[in-house]
Amino acid sequence: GRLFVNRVFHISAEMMFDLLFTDSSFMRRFMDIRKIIGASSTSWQREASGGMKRTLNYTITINNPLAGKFSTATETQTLYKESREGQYYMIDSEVYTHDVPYHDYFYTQNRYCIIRSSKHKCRLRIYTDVKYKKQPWGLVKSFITKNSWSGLEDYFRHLEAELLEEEAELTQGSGDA
Ligand code: YK8
Repeated sequence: GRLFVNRVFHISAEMMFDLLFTDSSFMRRFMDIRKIIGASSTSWQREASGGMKRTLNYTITINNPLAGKFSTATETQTLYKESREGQYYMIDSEVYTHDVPYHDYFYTQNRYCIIRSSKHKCRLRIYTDVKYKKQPWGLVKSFITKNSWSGLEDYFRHLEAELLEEEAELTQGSGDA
């Protein structure tokens, strides 16, 4: 896997969770800019295991010439029961892109860790892994992995940049920046 984001933000852990994992205006705006359309989400639901789950459906716009312009996607997010509100959140998200070439071979697993570092600060880490449901031919596998990394890197760089903008807006005039 790869670590795409690893940074301390001047945003509380709780606020970071709300920004990324609820129907926040931040996420709605980010999806707008990324041309992720028609997003719908279930609410967070308690699992028998003690964790929480929600499922999102949306259509992504792709700028890779080897794929079509759009793909529907399903994202299942699991908030681990070890998470502690305001302190520590661990979320695993599995993303299936249904309409890209070789879509029946792979999915993407993103792990988000939000760790409180002080009252108004948290560390955000995002790890990503491309997972295989069935083993493709070696060349195909490296082709899928390479194309996935480049799309994921672009997405998470952009997400990090937008979070830094949000941080700047939130800390402006708060006096404790
Ligand atoms: C989520 C992983 C792969 C996919 C894409 C596939 C190209 C396949 C090309 C052939 C386009 C928002 C990605 C990046 C689309 C975007 C997905 C996002 C960023 C020739 C092999 C969507 C996180 C996420 C997970 C997986 C990403 C796809 O929140 O390269």
